[in-house]
Amino acid sequence: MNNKHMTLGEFIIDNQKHFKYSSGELSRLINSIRLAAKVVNHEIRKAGLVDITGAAGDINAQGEAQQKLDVLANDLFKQTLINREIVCGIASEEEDDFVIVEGKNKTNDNKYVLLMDPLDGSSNIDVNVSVGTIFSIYRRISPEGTPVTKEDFLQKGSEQVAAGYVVYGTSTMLVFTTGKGVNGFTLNPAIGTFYLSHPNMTYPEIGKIYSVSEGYFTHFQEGMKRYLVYCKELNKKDNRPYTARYIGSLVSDFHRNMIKGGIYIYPATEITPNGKLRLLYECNPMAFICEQAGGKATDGFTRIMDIKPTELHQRVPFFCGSKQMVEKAEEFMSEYSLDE
Ligand code: P6P
Repeated sequence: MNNKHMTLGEFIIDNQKHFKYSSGELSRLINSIRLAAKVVNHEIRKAGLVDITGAAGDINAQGEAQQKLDVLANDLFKQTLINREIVCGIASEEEDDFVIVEGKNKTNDNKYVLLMDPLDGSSNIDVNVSVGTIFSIYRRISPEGTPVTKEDFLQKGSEQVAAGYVVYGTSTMLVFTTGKGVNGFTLNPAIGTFYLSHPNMTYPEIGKIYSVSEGYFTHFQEGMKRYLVYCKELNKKDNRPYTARYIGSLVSDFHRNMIKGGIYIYPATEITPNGKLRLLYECNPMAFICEQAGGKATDGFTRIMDIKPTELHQRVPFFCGSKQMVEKAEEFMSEYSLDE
């Protein structure tokens, strides 16, 4: 089939044989994410109208209690997955603990667990800036047929079988990997179909964009400060500094940098010694996608997907993007870390 017109559904069918442990469950799981993404997209696109008719917490025009969009997104993704009995457990930024998903007859025969940030950057909604959903999928390691345990969720990122994000931007895209490269699908809202618009996405080897919340500069480690000064110097090749681009929405900054070439860094600071981003449902899935697109993802020193998680919501410093740019940042981090 000519890739140009392939729908997400056709892509999944065509590639199911490549999915690790392909038994159709992973295909059904990705199809469910597709459905939930379309519903969340619909809610986000009308959020501005809700603001006019009533702020969060009020009763909206339909007489429903107005929910914060990230809570709504969480419930939508969770319910879609639970109703289809595809996963045996779910962890989410919006849930204090992991959720055990039992089948109708109280069994746990499904083999996958899903971790998600249902609406990352949701504070941007009120100012009409793009946001995203991030998801990560593992095969359970506890015995099938028993309730999932915390260990099923605390696997290294290198054990992921799939990861992806939905970016609700000027268009809505679903970008994911199952370990065989990264593919991007754009939603045609008129007919509710995702089309393969960005086959085999790969980072340019080097770029000129850096995405850092520089307001914390005085709280950064010395290596991070030196790297930022380096970004502002005129580099020899084109006699200009790097370009600073920071949206405040990880998925959007990541997506732009993957297409144009660039680096996103949320480093440790004196205030947040482990950075801000969550290892399990933000950094690991984005790291999987990053590496599958030929990029590099570390905490400034160690490969993100080699870190053994200890807590569901643990934070980790995050450097990800074009390989050469991440390696240059790591040089500065290593060179100056000894002085601290
Ligand atoms: P700051 C959004 O809250 C988020 O998790 C990422 O999407 C974003 O890159 C970062 O935090 C923004 O954090 O501290 O710059 O506002």
